[in-house]
Amino acid sequence: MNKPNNLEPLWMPFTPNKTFKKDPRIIVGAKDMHFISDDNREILDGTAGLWCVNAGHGRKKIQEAVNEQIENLDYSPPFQFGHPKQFELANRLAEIFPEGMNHVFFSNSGSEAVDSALKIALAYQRARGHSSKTRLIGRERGYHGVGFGGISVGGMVKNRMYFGSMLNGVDHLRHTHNLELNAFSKGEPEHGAELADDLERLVQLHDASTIAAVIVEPIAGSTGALPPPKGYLKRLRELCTKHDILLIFDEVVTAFGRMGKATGSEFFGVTPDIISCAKGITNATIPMGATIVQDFIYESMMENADAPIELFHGYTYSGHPVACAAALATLDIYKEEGLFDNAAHIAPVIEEAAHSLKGTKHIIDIRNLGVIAALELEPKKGAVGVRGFETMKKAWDLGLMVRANGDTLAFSPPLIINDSQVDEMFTKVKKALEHVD
Ligand code: PXG
Repeated sequence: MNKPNNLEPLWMPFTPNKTFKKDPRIIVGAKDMHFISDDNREILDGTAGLWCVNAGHGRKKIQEAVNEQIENLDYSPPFQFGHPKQFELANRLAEIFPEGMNHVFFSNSGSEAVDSALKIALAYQRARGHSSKTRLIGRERGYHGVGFGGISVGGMVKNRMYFGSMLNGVDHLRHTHNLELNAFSKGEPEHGAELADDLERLVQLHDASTIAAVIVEPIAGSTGALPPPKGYLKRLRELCTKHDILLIFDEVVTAFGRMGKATGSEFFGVTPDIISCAKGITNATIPMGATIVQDFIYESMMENADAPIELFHGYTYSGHPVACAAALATLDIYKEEGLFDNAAHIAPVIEEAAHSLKGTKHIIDIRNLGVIAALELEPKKGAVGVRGFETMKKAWDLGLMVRANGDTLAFSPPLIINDSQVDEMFTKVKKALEHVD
């Protein structure tokens, strides 16, 4: 029985429930680059699920590791007890994350990885005697998950406006999206590095002695895939260092190969103090998040924080043995199959194919970086997001999954995608666009 007979009891996340339940899109299987729909169609996965199935679907090695782990040790408590795989995984992550980032805190999602990063930043400042450093700085159009910390530093209006006053003491840099100057840029846009100087203005306003950390996505994902202007991240790093402010990169989307390297930090050549990640860490098979910090943060906490528990924070499922087993198998696949290199190889193919759609009906911008591309559509008058949504639905009918973030269509396929599948992805979306008003 593939079709559920009553859709009503489920309250779906980030979904127009009433509309969906009238015309549902049900997925019943997945293998490699494809989903299978309940009417038995193969749907090309242009989004790696939600930016997360980086090694493609249905990977045997991960299944086997998960099965074996459940058989041997299904769960062990993470507070005051350890199991071998979480230490092994922390070591493996330290190997592939930037130099000096050798300490890993586990959680279960990107939202938790972000909130853990923010809490670590605050606890660190306090532990080293800078307890007035409590402000957190995010960026307009940033997405950092849905916890109260994440929505407070995040900069997407609808993720914030319904939920009260959130954390106080938060401020935002301006976003970097500028269609007038940068439309149809290939890769990193030319204009906008100076927007990093907003941090200088916020330091003038609040004083650096009140600011704990700045958090940005190296490339803003959910807000419609916004690559950083050339030089922007480097400038932000320099300003954070100058003012003794921690820099957090939210790499929930960019870590694990999406930029053709293990991390966005490596790709951009800019090392933050803290990285949050999730999604691709387990190829999305088992929920997991991780927050990786520079050695000086961990060491300072070990030396200066209140004893005996240096960080009063953790989750029942931190470093869950089954998630660790899935993550270790996933990292093996990335390495054995050279998937990060594969991503670097396919990135220019995606760039070329995406930009070949210039001139197609409705498109007002095309952008790309790594294994990410986006088509921004002109919004319908008085109906923002409708055109994006209609195109997503039409693409589904044509056998393609694409993500609509408002009127931006985002592509973030698994890193195993080949040249002809890239071609298929953009041919199908072009066709979908031709059918949409
Ligand atoms: N940070 C970033 C940068 C993300 O992209 C999260 C945090 C939160 O992760 P969890 O695992 O708590 O969902 C994300 C999640 C989209 C979309 O439309 C992207 C995400 C989530 C939902 C939709 O692109 N990314």
